[in-house]
Amino acid sequence: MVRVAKGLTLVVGLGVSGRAICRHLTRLNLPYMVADTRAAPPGLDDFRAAHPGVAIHCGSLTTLDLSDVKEVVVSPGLDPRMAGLESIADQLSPDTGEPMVVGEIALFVRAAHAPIAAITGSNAKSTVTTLLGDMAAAAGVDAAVGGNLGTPALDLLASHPNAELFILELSSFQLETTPRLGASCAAFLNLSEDHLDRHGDMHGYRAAKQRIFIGAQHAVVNADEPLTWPDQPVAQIAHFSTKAPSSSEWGLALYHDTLTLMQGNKPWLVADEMPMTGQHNYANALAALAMGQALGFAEAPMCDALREFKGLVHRSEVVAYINGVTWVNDSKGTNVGATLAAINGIGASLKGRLILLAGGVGKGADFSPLAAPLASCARHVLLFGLDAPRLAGALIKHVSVQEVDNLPQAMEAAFKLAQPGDCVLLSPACASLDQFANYQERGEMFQRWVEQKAQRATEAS
Ligand code: UMA
Ligand code: ADP
Repeated sequence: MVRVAKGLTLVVGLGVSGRAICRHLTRLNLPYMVADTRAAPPGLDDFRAAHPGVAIHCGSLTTLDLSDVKEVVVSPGLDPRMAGLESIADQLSPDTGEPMVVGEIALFVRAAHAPIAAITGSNAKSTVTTLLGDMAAAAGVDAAVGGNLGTPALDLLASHPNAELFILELSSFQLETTPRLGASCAAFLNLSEDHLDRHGDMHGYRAAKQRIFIGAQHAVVNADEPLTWPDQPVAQIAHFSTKAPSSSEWGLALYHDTLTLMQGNKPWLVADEMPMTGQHNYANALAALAMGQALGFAEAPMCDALREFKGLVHRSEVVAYINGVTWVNDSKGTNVGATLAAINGIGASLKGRLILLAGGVGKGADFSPLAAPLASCARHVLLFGLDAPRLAGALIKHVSVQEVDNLPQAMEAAFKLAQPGDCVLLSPACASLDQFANYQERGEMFQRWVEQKAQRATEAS
């Protein structure tokens, strides 16, 4: 057994969050040691060189004696009840009064010097987080934006010492290990199956996300999805919907025959003024408006931000038109709900048929909700990666499907099958980690391949 010395904090995980936790503890001058369950975590040598005095344990946590540990700060990709931690997971720390095992966001809350706006949901977190950040900038608010989106929350404390507001995208993994967020405004955007391999079932997954409301002053929730509504009392609650709004809620309605983003009967913005399209993106815009209003942003700069925001890369992004076929990169479609939104979003503008490229790590999801929409609009579905057989099983009775080995094969097959007016959509409904480093690498491969084909098509014409 390796004994963790008395009074040390144990940081578990040497990924992006783990390193940010170490930087934070170093800045606070608090002693810590690090553990990572992998025998050789990526970047270990660099970490050793940068932190010469820090003890590092690699491999199973079951060989650690934690009887004297001060606190364990676990990375989001790890289950806080994993082997080695289960004996202390239910204990409270005498120092903090919080659970002995917490995550990065617990440390962030203790140190944050400005209000927090937090966004969770199965999908649209990054889009709404970025949009709210743009609205804050347009409104002249010095906001620091990060979290699951990319820049770890703890790094924002150092990079934005004068921030007036922190805008955080928070995953269910991060919320699970946050005892009390105390957000000024907390949004739960939508709920559909994801990460069931970690949370066990939808109940566990939703319960983790509901934690975003602990100590919140304002909540922003989806009127069309009651499961996003807070289980606990929150003083102010705003609802958004893609239907016509009631009273002071946010919604979409025809105003003078034009689809308009509304609050109650007040028109805010004509939907066509936004570069982002699709019902799901109007919902995202309404959620950001509701949050911005709760945070006191002025109306005009918020609408200006919506007129400017073109959407994020790898999210229903049109890469090229080749011989009348539209190629769309939705590599961030990593669960069934996201892929359904991408298919629906394309629906209105589709002249021909859809060819869907999907597959990867399904995280225990049920793929059957994809069957009906694909039956009505798809020419063919090309499946690759770990869960291609499970996807095929769910779809084969409803639409023409084919399993291939990898994404390049899927793209080649789609190129041959596509007819003018068709759309080829990469929206895998799965995580990428079986065949790629991350969803960005998967999307970039798609983008490069499509751009080369487009170039050749231009040269040939
Ligand atoms: N790992 C081990 N052993 C360890 C530590 C990590 O095997 O000791 C593995 C994990 O199981 C996981 C991988 O390493 O497969 C990365 O885990 P991590 O907790 O070290 O992740 P970070 O590098 O800190 O990145 C995390 C988020 N990743 C996860 O939650 C899995 C990043 O979100 C986030 O951008 C980053 O913190 C900064 O906040 C990515 C993500 O996929 C985009 N998030 C999931 C999602 O959006 O669906 C939740
Ligand atoms: P997250 O950070 O929650 O993964 P993103 O903004 O990165 O969310 O979008 C992820 C995927 O979710 C995209 O592929 C997009 O097609 C889909 N999506 C975007 N907005 C919505 C929405 N309101 N409902 C369902 N899916 C959505």
